Amino acid sequence: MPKALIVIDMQLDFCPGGRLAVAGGDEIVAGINDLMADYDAVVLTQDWHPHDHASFADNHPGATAFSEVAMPYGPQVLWPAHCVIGSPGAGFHPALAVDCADLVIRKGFRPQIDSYSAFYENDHRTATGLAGYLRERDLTELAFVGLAHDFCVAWSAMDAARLGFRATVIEEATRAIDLDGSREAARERMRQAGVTLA
Ligand code: VGL
Ligand code: ZN
Repeated sequence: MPKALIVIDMQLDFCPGGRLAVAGGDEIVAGINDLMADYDAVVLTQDWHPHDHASFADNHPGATAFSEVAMPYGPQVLWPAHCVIGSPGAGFHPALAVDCADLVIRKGFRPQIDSYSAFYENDHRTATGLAGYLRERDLTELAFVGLAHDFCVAWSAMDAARLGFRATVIEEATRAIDLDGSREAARERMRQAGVTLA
């Protein structure tokens, strides 16, 4: 079965020194590069927000980063501004082997809705187009790596499983934000969704 490596959000803002830094985020770059050769296709996702994005705490007067608000599509964590379109922090980590990617898929570019998953925005309805791409190429086995384990990696892998792909998260090639135990909670939800944790 043709298989794809889906590399989630390996961008400077999620690495130490970035605006939404994930501890150890830069430690996984070399391992991800090494994995690429084992797959028939490599897809990179890129979190890509306009400056007025609704997921940024700065755009909610009085709100603090990492608090939760109710959006029309459900609860939303408010984040420090990150991965702003065209900013250096939105760029990939310079050591990531971006030349090996078949496809780069951007997400989160609509101001009023966030998109953790590589497949759907956070309303679980608005598609990014990735599922169609993978199906047309017959890529049915998907391995997920990158940042962050408990948000974009988990949401992507769970959507993949629901869509009928075989989804595995290679946990040593991820790092978590871990807000209030979100890492363990994400692991449990992934297992229940039929995602393999490797
Ligand atoms: C992510 C929070 C906000 C992620 C993206 O890549 O996990 N987390 N935007
Ligand atoms: Zn984001």
